[in-house]
Amino acid sequence: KAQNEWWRTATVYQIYPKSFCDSGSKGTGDIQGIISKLDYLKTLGVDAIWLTPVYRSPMVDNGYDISDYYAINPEFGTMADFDALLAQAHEKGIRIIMDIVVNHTSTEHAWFQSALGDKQSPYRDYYIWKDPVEGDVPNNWQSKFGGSAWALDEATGQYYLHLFATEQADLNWENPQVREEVKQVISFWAEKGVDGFRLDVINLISKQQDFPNDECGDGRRFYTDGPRVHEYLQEISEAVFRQYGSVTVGEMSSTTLAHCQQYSSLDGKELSMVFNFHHLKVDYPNGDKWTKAPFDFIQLKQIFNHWQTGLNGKGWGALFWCNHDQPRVVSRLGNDTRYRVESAKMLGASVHMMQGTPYVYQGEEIGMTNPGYTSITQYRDVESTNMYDIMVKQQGMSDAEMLAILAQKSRDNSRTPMQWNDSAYAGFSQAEPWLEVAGNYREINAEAAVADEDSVFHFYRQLIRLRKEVDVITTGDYTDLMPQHEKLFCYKRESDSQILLCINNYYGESAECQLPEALAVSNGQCLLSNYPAVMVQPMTSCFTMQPYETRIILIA
Ligand code: TEU
Repeated sequence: KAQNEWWRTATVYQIYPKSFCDSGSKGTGDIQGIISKLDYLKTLGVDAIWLTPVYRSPMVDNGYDISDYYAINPEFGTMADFDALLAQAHEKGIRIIMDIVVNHTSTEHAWFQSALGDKQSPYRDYYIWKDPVEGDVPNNWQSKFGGSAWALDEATGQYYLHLFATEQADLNWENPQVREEVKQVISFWAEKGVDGFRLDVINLISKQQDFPNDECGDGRRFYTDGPRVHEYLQEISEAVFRQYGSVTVGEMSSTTLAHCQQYSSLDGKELSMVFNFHHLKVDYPNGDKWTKAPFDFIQLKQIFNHWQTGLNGKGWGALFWCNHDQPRVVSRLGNDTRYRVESAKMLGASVHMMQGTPYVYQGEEIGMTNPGYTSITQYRDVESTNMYDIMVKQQGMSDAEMLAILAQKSRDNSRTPMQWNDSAYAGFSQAEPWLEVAGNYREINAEAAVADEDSVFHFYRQLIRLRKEVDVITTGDYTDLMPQHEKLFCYKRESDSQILLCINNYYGESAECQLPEALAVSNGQCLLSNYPAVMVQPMTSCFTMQPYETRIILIA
C-alpha cells in the first residue's frame, strides 16, 4: 500500500510564469510576481508549486527550448530572484518542483551551436544526425507540432531530429556524456534546495536505433516508452533523485498503464509519479486533436477506471484536468456560461477524490475559461500557428473553421494572463500583456473569489483540505458504480475502515441517482457539495442530482 511520503496527501499548484504575474510593466510574468502571490497560494492550501521552465531560452516554445540550464531567463528575472522565491516559499511551507526539459535543447544551446556544421565537434553526438535517404529526410517521422521531424544541417548535408519545433533538437541519450550532463543539471538545482522535478516528455528519450519508417503512423511507436527508457530513468534516479530525496513526476506522452506501473513503481526505482493524458483525448475523434468534437463521457469513465484500478497498489498518478498545454476544463467538459461555478466545482471534485496527487493549474481554482479568440493574430503558441499554416494555408481549410477548432483546442486557451482583479489587464501587469486577457476578468478574478465563500476557490481549498483529513481518499480502492450511466459519474473509494462516494452529474439537466441499498448511505455524511442545500438534507439511496451537481459522501 502507499507509503507515507508527503506528496501522497499533497496538492501541487502549477505556475506558467509568463502568464502568472508581472511585478513590473513588461506585459509578461516574472519570478518577483510569483513571490508576491505566495500568500494567496498559502490561503488556497497547496503544498508545492510546479514551476514551468524559467531557464535561459529564446522562447520559441515559451521556455521548453532551453539554451542554458544553469541561468535564469532575464525575462523572468535573476538567479537572486529565483533564490528568493525558493527561500520564501520554503518559509511558508511550500515546496518547489522545477521543470526539467532534457529530451531536447534549444538549437541556440552552446552544445548545438558547436555541433551544427561540424561533424568533428565534441558535441556532435549530443544530438541525433542522419544522412538523407534518396535525397530526402531520413524517415517519415512527424513532429508533434506538424511537418517532418527532421531539419537539414546545410553545411554537413545531414538532418537532425526534432520531435517538437525545429528549434528544439532532440538529445542523443545513447551517448553516456549526455546522461552525465543531465545528472549535473539536476544536481545543480537539487543542491540549491529544489524539492523535486517535473520531467518533460521523459518517456520519449530512448529512440529505436534503426529509426525505421513508420508505415502506419507518425513514428511515435519507435520512440515512445522506447527500448532503454527504464534503464535511463533508473540510472538518473540512482545517481541524483534518490541522493537528494527529490519528488519526481514524469510527463508520459502517449504511454501505457504497464509502463506507468514501472515508471512510478512504489519501490521508487524510477519516479515518484506520472502524468498520462488518455483522459484528455476523449474529444479527439480517432485520436485527432485538430477536430471540433464533443467529449465521449462513457470513454472518459472507462479510462479513469483503467488507471485508478491499474495503479492502485502498484504505482502513483498525477490527477489533473488543466495545464499549459490543455484548454480550460470548465469550457471543455463543463459549462462556462450559466453553470460555470457549479461545473468547475464538480469537475474539481471528480478528480480530487481519486487516488493520486492532484495538480491545480493557475486559474483553474477560480474557474477561468477559454478566451474565445476570433482571429489568428491573437494566438502566440508555436503549435497553434504551425497548425494554422498547415491546415489553412497548405490544406485549404477555411479561416473560420480553423479558428473554431483553435478556440476549442489551442494551448493558448490556458495561457491567458491570470485574472487577479477587475483593474486594467486583470491586475496581471501594468502594460499590455503578451497574450490578450480573457474578456470576463471583471467577473472572474482571484480577488472576487477569495472574498466569496461560495466561490470555486474556497471549494478547491476544501478539496485540498479533505485529502489531508480523510485517509480513504489516499488509500482506498476504486470502483465505478455506474459505468454506463449517460450523465452520472459515480465512484466509490473503500478502505478497511471507510467508504467514500463521489457522485457527479456531468450535464446541465437533472438526473436520477439510485445507489445500491447495500451501501447504507443513510449512515453517511455529506462532506462537500456544490449545492449547499444538499449538505443538510438526510442521505438517501435514491435522489435527484441537479445540473452539474457533485456530492462527496463519507460512510465511516
Ligand atoms: O508537452 C509535450 C506534449 O505531449 C504536448 O506538448 C503535446 O504534444 C502538444 O500539446 C500537442 O498536443 C511538453 C510540454 O508540456 C509542452 O509545453 C512542450 O511544448 C513540449 O513538451 C515540448 O517540450
